[in-house]
Amino acid sequence: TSSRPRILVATSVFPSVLERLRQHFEVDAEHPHYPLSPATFRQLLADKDGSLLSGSQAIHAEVLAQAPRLKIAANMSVGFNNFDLPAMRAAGVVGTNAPGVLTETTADFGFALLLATARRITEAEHYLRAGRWKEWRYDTLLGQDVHGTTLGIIGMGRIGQAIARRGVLGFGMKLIYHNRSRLDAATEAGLQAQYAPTKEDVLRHADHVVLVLPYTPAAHHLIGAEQIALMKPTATLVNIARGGIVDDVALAEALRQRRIAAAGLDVFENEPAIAAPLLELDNVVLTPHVASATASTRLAMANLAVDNLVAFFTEGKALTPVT
Ligand code: 8YV
Repeated sequence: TSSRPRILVATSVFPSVLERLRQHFEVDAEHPHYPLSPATFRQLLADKDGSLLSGSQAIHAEVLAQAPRLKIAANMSVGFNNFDLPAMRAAGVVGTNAPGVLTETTADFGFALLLATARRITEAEHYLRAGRWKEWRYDTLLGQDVHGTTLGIIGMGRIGQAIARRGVLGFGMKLIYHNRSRLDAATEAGLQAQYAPTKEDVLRHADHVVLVLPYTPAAHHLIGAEQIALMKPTATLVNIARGGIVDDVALAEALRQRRIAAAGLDVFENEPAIAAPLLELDNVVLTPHVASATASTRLAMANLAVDNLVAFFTEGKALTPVT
């Protein structure tokens, strides 16, 4: 029995990260059955002082009631919709996220997904692999232009702004955005950004819409059949934010009817399950929540989460708390 804090590592993580944790804490890690089921997670959390999380483990009142020693939950993600903030505050448990370190990497992927969606890159590869090139016609696999078109961004935080820079500075796009708060005048001028007071304005005017807002109950099904109906028939929609912001079933139906040209999705409502109608379509690019997945960025995210745990237990104050 040691007096060092006990930490549950709730997901698989890099050896160097475990090594850092073991310098400071008693570490419960390397479970053979990652990802842990919610029941196993709760059971393992029962005698822990802190936890390192991927960002998909729910921390709510029932979980907290079974974890009386818990003082901190550190997400290795910028999103923290797995936290029930009022319940955590009531239990005196600190939650932390991992902002900043994934911004450019995630923006790279968001833009890659936009390009793949508009230019039908995965569909083109499937066509080639299926031996269909011999059917080629002059109008085979025609996509939508990206350069010089209007980029619409809903959610203009760090990642949204990084995507905006790529579009405006690299691809000569015009920019229209909606956000809870407007950018400061200098940033807006630098991106020649047009602020849209409503998300509907973005949906109506943009050629390519990218969703980069945090998931909150208010953002649930923010984009459904009614909203998609406002978009141009040639438009594309990219979601790298969170599943649940888009009504995936309504989107699949709109894509099937070609009400919009195409969509690119890295996040899903019930991931890792995918709404079945999406899998039937060729005008959607589907990726398994990998927008931040580069070796250096995931390491930086994990290390920031460890920094939070260390700062909390040694100095009494987390670095990037969200509670
Ligand atoms: C992570 C994410 O890949 O940071 C976030 O909010 O969604 C992703 O960067 C995921 O949470 C795994 O940690």
